[in-house]
Amino acid sequence: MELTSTAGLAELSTAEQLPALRTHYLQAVHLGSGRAADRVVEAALDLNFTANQLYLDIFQPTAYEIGRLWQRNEFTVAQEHVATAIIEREMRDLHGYFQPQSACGRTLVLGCVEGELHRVGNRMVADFFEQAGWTVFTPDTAVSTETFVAMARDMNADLIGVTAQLVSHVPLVGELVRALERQGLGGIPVIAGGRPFVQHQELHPSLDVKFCAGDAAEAVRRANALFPERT
Ligand code: B12
Repeated sequence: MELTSTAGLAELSTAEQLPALRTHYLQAVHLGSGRAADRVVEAALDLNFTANQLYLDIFQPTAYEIGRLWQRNEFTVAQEHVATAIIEREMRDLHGYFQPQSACGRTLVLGCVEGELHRVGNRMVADFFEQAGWTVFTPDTAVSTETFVAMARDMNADLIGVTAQLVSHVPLVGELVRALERQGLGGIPVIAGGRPFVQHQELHPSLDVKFCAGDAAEAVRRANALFPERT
């Protein structure tokens, strides 16, 4: 499979570039070729797409497409595992692009609920908050309610972020909110992400979760709006 050259992409209109990049990226990860996927990332950067756009306009829709194709048996479990590993490795490679300009003096404690293995979106949220100047503490994985509470207390969290992608994991978000209240930390707002929250907008208020967001950029915008500027 031939990958469109950067020169070829440059000849497309801006509106055509993104779908072309996405198509080539999906093909690359479907083949399990990290090198081909890297060439798409390099081409996008050459075309002045930002790392933020790579995350939200290429990696995230590609992951969703993989989920759709996986359900239709057009992506095997093994192909999905390799594709996700490529996305995660490229996110580590792009981490330098998420350097903050300046610190905003706020701290986010972030993680996935216990048993939750979907961590790619959680990591994206971490990178976007860091770029916006937040101090982010995250184990990059699932944590027990007890550990979440300890992290919130020990790291002086201004905000707590939690991912639950499976419907069966949603009650754990409510459990976290109640555990924080029991420990006198109920004043710290909790925000959540994951498919169930996006699909059922009535869910987060019922759990005393401040807001949910469908992507990392929206999460940062809404979090910044919760806090008045510190001077
Ligand atoms: C990759 C993947 C996996 C990988 C995850 C590996 C990893 N390292 O993360 C593995 C193989 C482990 C996996 C396992 C399973 N998976 Co899976 N998986 C996916 C897939 C294809 C992509 C997920 C992804 O990477 N998305 C990309 C990221 C960037 O998007 P995101 O997670 O939505 O994150 C964004 C927003 O949600 C938001 N956000 C996320 N977190 C937070 C937190 C806060 C605080 C805020 C504000 C916002 C926010 O911002 C993020 C960035 O912009 C999805 C398909 C899909 N449509 O999501 C299925 C999917 C999520 N999986 C699904 C299922 C069913 C499973 C399994 C049960 C399968 C099985 N039978 O074993 C297991 C459960 C594992 C577990 N215990 O958690 C279903 C879930 C259905 C549901 N909601 O109930 C999906 C939707 C697939 C499908 N179409 O059916 N999976």
